[in-house]
Formats: sequence, C-alpha cells, structure tokens
Amino acid sequence: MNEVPARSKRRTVGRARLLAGGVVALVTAVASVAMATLAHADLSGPPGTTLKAAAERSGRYFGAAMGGDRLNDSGFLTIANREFDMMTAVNEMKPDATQPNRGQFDFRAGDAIYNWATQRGMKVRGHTLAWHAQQPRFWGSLNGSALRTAMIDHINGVMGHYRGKLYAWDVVNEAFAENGSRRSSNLQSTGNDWIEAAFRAARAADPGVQLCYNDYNIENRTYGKTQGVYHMIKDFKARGVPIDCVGLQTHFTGGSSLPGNFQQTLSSFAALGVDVALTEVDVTNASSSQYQGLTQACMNVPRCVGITTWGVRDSDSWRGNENPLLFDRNSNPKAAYTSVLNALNAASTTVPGTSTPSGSTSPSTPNDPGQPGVCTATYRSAGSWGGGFQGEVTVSNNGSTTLNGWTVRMTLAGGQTIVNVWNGANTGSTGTVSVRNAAYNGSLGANASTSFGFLANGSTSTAPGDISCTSP
Ligand code: 9MR
Repeated sequence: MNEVPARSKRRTVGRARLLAGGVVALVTAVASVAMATLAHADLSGPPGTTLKAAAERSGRYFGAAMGGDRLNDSGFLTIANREFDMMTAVNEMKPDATQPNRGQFDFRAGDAIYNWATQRGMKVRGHTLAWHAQQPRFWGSLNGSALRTAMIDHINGVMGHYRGKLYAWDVVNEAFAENGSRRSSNLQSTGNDWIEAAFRAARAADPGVQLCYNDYNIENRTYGKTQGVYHMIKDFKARGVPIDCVGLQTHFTGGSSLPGNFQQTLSSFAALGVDVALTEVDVTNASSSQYQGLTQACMNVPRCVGITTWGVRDSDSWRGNENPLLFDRNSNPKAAYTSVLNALNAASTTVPGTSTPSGSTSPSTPNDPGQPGVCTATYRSAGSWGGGFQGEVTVSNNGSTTLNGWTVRMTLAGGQTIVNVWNGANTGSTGTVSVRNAAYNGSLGANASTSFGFLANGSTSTAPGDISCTSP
C-alpha cells in the first residue's frame, strides 16, 4: 500500500425494483432494511456502560474490525462480544479473498466472521468490493472493458452471496489522490465512470444494503482529497447515481491528527444526502482528547450513524507500535475508552428514523371528493435536530381498485427546504412541493400503502401542511 508515506508526509489534514402485487411488500422491505438496522434511540435512558450500549442510546452503532485469526483469540472475542454491535472483516471480504480465481468465489473466511458476529446480534459492514489494492491476481492481466466486466462480475458475485445480510458495503475504497483528483489505478484506467458503474451494479445486486464510498485523509473539509470526494458525491446525487453513505476512515496516526473542522466535514457530507460513518478509527497513542473530539463530532451530526475502530486492542492494530486503539495488550480499557464512552453518552442528536415518532401527524383529505376514498397521504416527523428534520409520508390506496401512480402535494413552512427525497421524486423544494411515485412504488393495490421520506433544512417547529394526494 502506498498510503503510508502519503499520510505521514502531509500536515495535519484529514436503490430498479419489481411488479404490481410484490411492489408494496418490496418497497416496505427496502425501507425497513435501512431503518431497522440501527438501534432504537432513547436519549432519556440510563448512560450506557459499554461502547455499544452508549452508542445505541442515540440510534448509533459502535463497531470494530476483526481478522479471521481473532476467531481463536478468546481475549479479543470477550471484548468484542461485550462492547461492539458492528463488525468489519479486516481482509476477509476483500476482492483477493473472495474471488481468488476467475469465477471461483470463496466466502469461507468472510462467512466465519459474518456468522460469529450475527450470531451475537451484531451487524456487519462489508469491506470492500472495488479497490486498487488486494485485487484478485487475475485482474492484473486485464484492462479496459475486460477489467470493467470483471469488476462488475465480482460485485455481482460477492453481493449476491451476502444479499440482504449486511448493513453496508464499502463499494469503492480509496479511489482519490491526495490532491483531489482520481488516484491512478488499473480500475481508473477503465474510464472515469468506473466508480458510478460499481455503485449502479451494487444497487441492482443488493437493493437493501447501504452503499458507501470509503477513504482516508478526507477528515479535513478544506483538504484537496476531501473536496474531490465531496464533489463526486454531490455529482452522483445530482445525476441519480445510487450512493447512501461515505466512510471516513479516520486514521489519525502516522503524523496526522484530528482537524478542528472535523464536525463541519461530517455535516457537509451529510448535507449532500448521505449518511456518514467513521469506519477505521485509530489515533496515535490513543490520545484521549482526539478520541473524545472525533466521537463528539459524530454525535453532533444526526446522519453520523456510527464509529468503527480498526481492531480492538493495540495488539490487533496494523500499526501496533503506535498503540492507537481503545484497549491495551492486556485487554484493559485505556483512558481514551472512557473519553469515548462519555462522549457517546452525551449525544444530543439521534440518527434520523431511529427515534420514537415525534411531531404532529396530519392526515390529508382524500384528493377527489367526487370519488370516495382514492389516495390519502399522512405525514409524520421521523426525527429532528437543530436546523433540520426528516419527514415520512405514507401514501394509502383506500379504494377497491389498483392505483397506477400517485402524486403528493404539501406545503412547507417558510425557510424550510427539502434537500433529499427517497422512494419518490420531487418537483420543487420550497413552498408547495409535489412528490410523485418512484418507478417502483407507483402501483398500489386496493387498501395498500407505501411511503416516501425526505430530509429538510429549516425550522422544525411547523410540520408541512395542506397535504393531499392525487392519482391519475
Ligand atoms: O488492516 C489491513 C491489513 O491487515 C492489510 O495488510 C492491509 C492491506 O492493504 O489492509 C489493512 O486494512 C486497510 C483497509 O482495508 C483500508 N484502509 C486502510 C487499512 C489499513 O491499512
């Protein structure tokens, strides 16, 4: 890997889906995957005494990376089982591990970690599908369209195996150079659209998993690489390329440290309409203040969904001589552990969609008074934070025949602006906006319902009003 010199040199820097009767069930399933995978938030509960319990208070997770060899390490397993509710395989789900030879997939090592974690109620992040490093040997003799096809085949093979089982996938890893341009690699040489091709294939291969872009040195908002990744995600969102999350590896080690603008970096990514996660955290000598600061920054950003450390004890770290993790070699929690635990317990924002429904519920009147019970739309608040909120609108067919398409109109309060809509397509983002069905949820059988969600900036004191639903 050539990232080590790059990191140490720099200054402190940083869902097409299916048909009629199955549609409602499928859409509901897709929506519930994203929602149900995170803990139910309850900030009024007692402080958590483990990392996972403290994180779950705000609907977040606390994860660790584990290698397959740790499955025989009782010291590791005891802490992992007690403290963490998300696991990432260090190497076992990477391309060289999962497809050693063309068309020959090997999921034994990945499945061993997956099974251990999920049997203990943990969730699993998949890492990773397309990367310049740790590639199958046969990719080395391919280029151009042949390599592109091999990458797509790999995504289909691996995501097919884990379909419906994982919380998220790091679809593409480390594709940017330090200056914000694309990193040169054999994958980049197949054409600049290789990343979006990977994400489109990934969405089709497993429509219910969160699709993430993951990188290091993107923790400082003003840094070139951070800007490069930011603009790619903004462009993907504008063009409808599927992407749900960005993973900031957060290796504050090898000479780097927590930037003062870390929280702004997280919130600027989140404002693009993606979740953010800290995916590979380690900090030189486990500085308590840096661990406290990075955790608090995540807790302050509603869409920062969780934190993962790259290992559990210093003896698990890829940079063990820097002692960068939360537990020492004797499995004792370090001072940084307490800092992180306290910062998790002090969270004041919850992850959208994980709170007990709050805010007003305002059912609409049927759209067409001349025809009894056609479609109705009901709004509920799915969470709010300083300066923004998440709304969910349930669209129901109260009639006895199938509706083919629907449009919801609602009026936002002054200053409220929709920044992202899912399971629907909006026209307008302020004042009276309309949201029509997506390609996959327009057909609503008798008495069936579906829903769409949106994120909005602005005052949270007034719920959208004048909600109505029409159907052709
Ligand atoms: O921790 C992983 C180490 O065991 C491997 O030798 C290395 C090979 O590239 O990858 C390490 O994990 C990396 C992760 O996949 C991506 N971000 C940087 C991590 C640390 O190097």
